[in-house]
Amino acid sequence: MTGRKILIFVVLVVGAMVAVVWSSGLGTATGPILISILLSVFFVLISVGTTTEIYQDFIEAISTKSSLKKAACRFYLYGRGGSGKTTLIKTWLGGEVRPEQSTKYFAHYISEKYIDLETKRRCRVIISDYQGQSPSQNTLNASPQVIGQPGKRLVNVVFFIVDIAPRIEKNGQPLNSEELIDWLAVDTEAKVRKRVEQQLEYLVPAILEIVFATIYSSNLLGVKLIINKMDLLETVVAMGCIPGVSLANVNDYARNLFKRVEYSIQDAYENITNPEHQIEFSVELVSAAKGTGVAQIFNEALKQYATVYGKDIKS
Ligand SMILES: Nc1nc2c(ncn2[C@@H]2O[C@H](COP(=O)(O)OP(=O)(O)O)[C@@H](O)[C@H]2O)c(=O)[nH]1
Ligand SMILES: [Mg+2]
Repeated sequence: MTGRKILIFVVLVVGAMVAVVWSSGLGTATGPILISILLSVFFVLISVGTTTEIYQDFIEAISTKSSLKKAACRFYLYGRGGSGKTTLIKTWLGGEVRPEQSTKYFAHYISEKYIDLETKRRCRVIISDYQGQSPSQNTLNASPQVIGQPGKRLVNVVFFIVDIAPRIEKNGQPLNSEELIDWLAVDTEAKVRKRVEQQLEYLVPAILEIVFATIYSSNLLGVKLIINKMDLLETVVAMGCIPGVSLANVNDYARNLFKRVEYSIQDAYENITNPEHQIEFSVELVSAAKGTGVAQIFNEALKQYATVYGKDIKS
């Protein structure tokens, strides 16, 4: 919005100056007429600009392009549709940060976050997201402005997001959490296992090899496997829906479900990384919808980024 107002102001001032200079060189009779015509044209342009999205889109396109060139901690998210990528991003950034669409399916968010509240140091962040189900939307067709050009990739952190319950729809609408719990409370173990199988299919070694071949560079600092929707799992476990699993061991249960993926991810980046390049790996349990654990995973990655690229960060 500010950019748009500045553009309108600059166009108006420059236009008026050009009109005055030009008309003063053309003699006294034509001068005032030309000024009136030119000012009328500018007023029309301004009215169009203020009542339509034309200038705004233009300004946003320019500012997004230049923002993407600046140093930032770049997060790359990979996960099956419905696993909670968008919810995770929105929970951390807050609802007011809107996504920018780079391609039909590939989007990114730009924001600025505190690295630590004590020093109030801030860091720019860019987070990628994609809307489809297809891994190629996030690899072959990922925007080079977001993830960096081939050979000069800029991704610092990769989040692989999995979940323990699918998105279920009734009459075209997703079930709310209560309805989802009612659905999950019956035959829970089989439903969880089915969802885990779907996640394992999406994160097979062959695909992981492509993911890392796409985004890997020496800029990569951290990789996290994020197990989402722990609120749902904890609720059904508290209801006694999974024999042998209680709130005391639900975290181990969740981690064990995804052990295979955990090892496949580690194998995939170890195969591409040279031995001196240390990448921090962790498995995290979160609830993107409730916000549990969300700030922690992003902040941890930001701190790591700040340690390496501290000189690029504002105070
Ligand atoms: N209960 C619960 N629902 C979640 C959680 N995260 C996401 N969802 C829901 O799962 C569905 C898919 O989430 P979304 O963020 O759109 O997934 P995406 O396709 O990976 O971007 C939505 O209906 C979310 O409200 C969570 O932590 N707990
Ligand atoms: Mg999404």
